Amino acid sequence: MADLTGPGGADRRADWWRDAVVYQIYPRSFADGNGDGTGDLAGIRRRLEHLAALGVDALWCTPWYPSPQADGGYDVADHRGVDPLFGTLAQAEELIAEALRRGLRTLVDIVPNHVSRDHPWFRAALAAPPGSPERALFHFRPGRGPHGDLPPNDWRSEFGGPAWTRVPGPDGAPGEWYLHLFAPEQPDLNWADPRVRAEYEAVLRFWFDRGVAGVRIDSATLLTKDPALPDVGAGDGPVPHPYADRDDLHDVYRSWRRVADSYPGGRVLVGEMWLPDAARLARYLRPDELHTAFTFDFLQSPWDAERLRGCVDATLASHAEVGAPATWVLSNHDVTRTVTRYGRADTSFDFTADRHGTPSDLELGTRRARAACLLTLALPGSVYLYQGEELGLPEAEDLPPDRLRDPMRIRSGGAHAGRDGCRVPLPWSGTAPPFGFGPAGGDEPWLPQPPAWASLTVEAQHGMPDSMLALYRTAVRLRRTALDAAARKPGGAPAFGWLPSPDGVLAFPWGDGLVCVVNLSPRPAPLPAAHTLLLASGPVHNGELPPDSAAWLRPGGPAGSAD
Ligand code: TEU
Repeated sequence: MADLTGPGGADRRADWWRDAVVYQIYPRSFADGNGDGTGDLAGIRRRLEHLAALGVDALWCTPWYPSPQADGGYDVADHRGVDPLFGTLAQAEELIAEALRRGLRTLVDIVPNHVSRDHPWFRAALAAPPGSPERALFHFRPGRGPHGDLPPNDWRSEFGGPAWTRVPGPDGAPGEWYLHLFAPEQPDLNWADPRVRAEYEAVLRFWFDRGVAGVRIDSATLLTKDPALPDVGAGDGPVPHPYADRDDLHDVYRSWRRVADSYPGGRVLVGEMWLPDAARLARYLRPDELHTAFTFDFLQSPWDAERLRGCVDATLASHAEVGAPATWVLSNHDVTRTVTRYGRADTSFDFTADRHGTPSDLELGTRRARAACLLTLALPGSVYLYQGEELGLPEAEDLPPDRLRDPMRIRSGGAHAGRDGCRVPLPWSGTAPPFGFGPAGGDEPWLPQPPAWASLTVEAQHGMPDSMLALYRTAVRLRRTALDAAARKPGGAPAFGWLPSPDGVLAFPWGDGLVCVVNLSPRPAPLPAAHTLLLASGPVHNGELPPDSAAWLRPGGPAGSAD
């Protein structure tokens, strides 16, 4: 087992996760080691230097398991392996160990709500008759209507269409239906069955045994279902909801926490939980449940001081009740890239409102994304960065339709643009696609990269002090230094609280006595006097912070002195 606590290993603190910066890797699009146009583990390993130079504490890889790839690997056929597309299990073990030698912990993605249609359990269920123990691992039901040709209830798939698909019975005639809250290739597991619980605890152990420092739990609020499978009806559905955020789910995570706590070095459970109610979310973060959960309200909030202030307040208050740190995130592989979102007239994110193709002022969006970087990295708690965010990549909105893969798009019949635009392979070097994504002479990347990304490659931004990459590298390092210095002080970091500021301006103390100021107003904001400017997202003149900018200051010395 990899040693997470010994000499030469990563940071020794068992509570490292409380203020970690975690970098999200979407393996298919990070770096291609073998030249087949798809990113892989060899590519990640080769590019670990990028993460070390960024100064992050850990990396999280989205699913690398064997999978038919109907949903970018979130259709898992075997949770204990690696898809040949990405490499081998031995390579995963080597990657985890190599990352650790560089001080980086690794998190893997666990997908408990559903498996692939190719999972041996589901294949066995299809081959077995209705009422069999094999089918009891899933949700099989007869259809409604005289011929059973209507779905068992009104649940809708997250990707559009009914959440049910009918399969042939043993005689070949149409038989039972099975539940899939996502694509038909992703049948939902029945979490009321003890075999499912035992299997996932074994999967957790499998990866913890390989030195993994934590797991990101996919679709973490959806696992348990009302056994009666009642209709959801109109609106938000009945309370309690038949499948979202049900009370019996807490017991599942309590048993996962016992597994995590049985390992040394602080193994962490991170929930992907889209819950609008901060108090409901915090219930999952009680001391014997998950360690952290993403604050998606932050990622969905428009670029608006009062909305962001409200989000921070609600998050910190609800988390304080259970003693859990907040988890801030601006983007991931499911949502519009920040630079594009912040450049639009409506800067919020909403799955149900597809804003793909609406005009975006990318210069404005980039300015705001830079400011948001300093805001996010100064807030108390941990931060997740999504690959390419540190390069300021925009959403790729003009991908050729025949190259798109996302089931969200395909199943909506094109009504929803889908999520491919934030999953385009990273640009590393050179002046034209494939921008060093794979070895010279390799296959074209699985999605084409916009030629305009020539100025956004890692190589082009390296050593450019005004680049997005330079801002992220400096900010992540300064943050680490500031938090470590705060931890050494007798009282620790100052309590969070807003400092007096003009309308549209957010200001708060953080770290070892630093101050973060973010100007979301349309006017320049005067920086507090008698401060030294440590870092700013844009030019500061005469002690004034321009609109859509942020700054980190240290008390003492005149503001703007590092101008
Ligand atoms: O996403 C789960 C999820 O609930 C949302 O992204 C969802 O699509 C949204 O709320 C729509 O209403 C996770 C993964 O991050 C995503 O990539 C997968 O497609 C999905 O689970 C299925 O595994």
